[in-house]
Amino acid sequence: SPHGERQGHPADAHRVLDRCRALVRPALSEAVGRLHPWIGEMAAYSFGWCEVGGAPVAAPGGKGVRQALAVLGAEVAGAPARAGVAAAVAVELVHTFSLLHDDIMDGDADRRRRPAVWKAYGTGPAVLAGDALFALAVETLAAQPGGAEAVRTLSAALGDLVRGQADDLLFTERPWTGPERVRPDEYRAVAEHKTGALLGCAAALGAALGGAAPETVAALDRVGRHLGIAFQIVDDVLGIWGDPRVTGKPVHGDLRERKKTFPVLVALDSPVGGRLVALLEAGDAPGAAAELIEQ
Ligand code: GRG
Repeated sequence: SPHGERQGHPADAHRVLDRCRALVRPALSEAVGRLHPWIGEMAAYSFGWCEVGGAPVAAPGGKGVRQALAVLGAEVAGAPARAGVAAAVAVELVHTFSLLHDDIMDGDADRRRRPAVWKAYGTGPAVLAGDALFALAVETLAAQPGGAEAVRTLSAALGDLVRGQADDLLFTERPWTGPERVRPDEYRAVAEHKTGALLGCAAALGAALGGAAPETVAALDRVGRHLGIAFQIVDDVLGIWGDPRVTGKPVHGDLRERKKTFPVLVALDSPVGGRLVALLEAGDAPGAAAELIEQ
């Protein structure tokens, strides 16, 4: 790349993320600075920028994958990186909004290795902060040349996020076996909607604001959607076999919670499916993990 980043090298992925976060940070700070101070504090807490109760926050914020995709989208279009900054700000705000609400819906107490916003500030304030970030994202994009089309693209991605989240919630009520069971292709659709839509939207918006041709914008959207599916499958695999010291996930947490993860759904359609269901129902998470390895 023009920035000396080698393609496909893991160390350079970090360099790309660092470069993009540094480029986007002033615009994101400026946008957050326009919020009600209390709401802005919750946003800053979520981004890992602020001190909490006078103590520095040890944990970092998010990786900034979506903002990087927006900046890279602009560069793919042949525009300077700064052309993608408004898209990067908008998608990072929407991503944070979805995390705030998702943590409340799931009752997840931790996010980014510290208490989730609803745990630190309360549920009502966290809902309100999420709403404010959503509105700020729309306002940011609408102020751009071509903003109406950009807002339409963002809204379509948000529709997919809600669709994915709704189907995911309904998965928990579905049986393990029989015609009502969750099939792997339904899992992939949920992952595409819940995670891929915003990743695709990030790259597509960056490219569109950078003046890319419609085919390029559509291709980048597809890349992001595939990335979302891959991200969710890797997340599931790490949830079963990853090192908890690295992942921060509890050992066999997904199996104990009987989550409909990709490895489990694929194994259910195999000869070990019946035994796996019995182990999951009995709460034998290590046994279920061993059965999956067999498979
Ligand atoms: C957005 C309209 C609207 C409604 C919200 C709550 C909800 C509907 C959807 C939830 C979608 C969700 C939280 C999907 C999971 C996305 C995901 C993979 C999060 C983790 O992303 P990372 O690893 O996080 O990029 P960091 O912390 O690095 O930013």
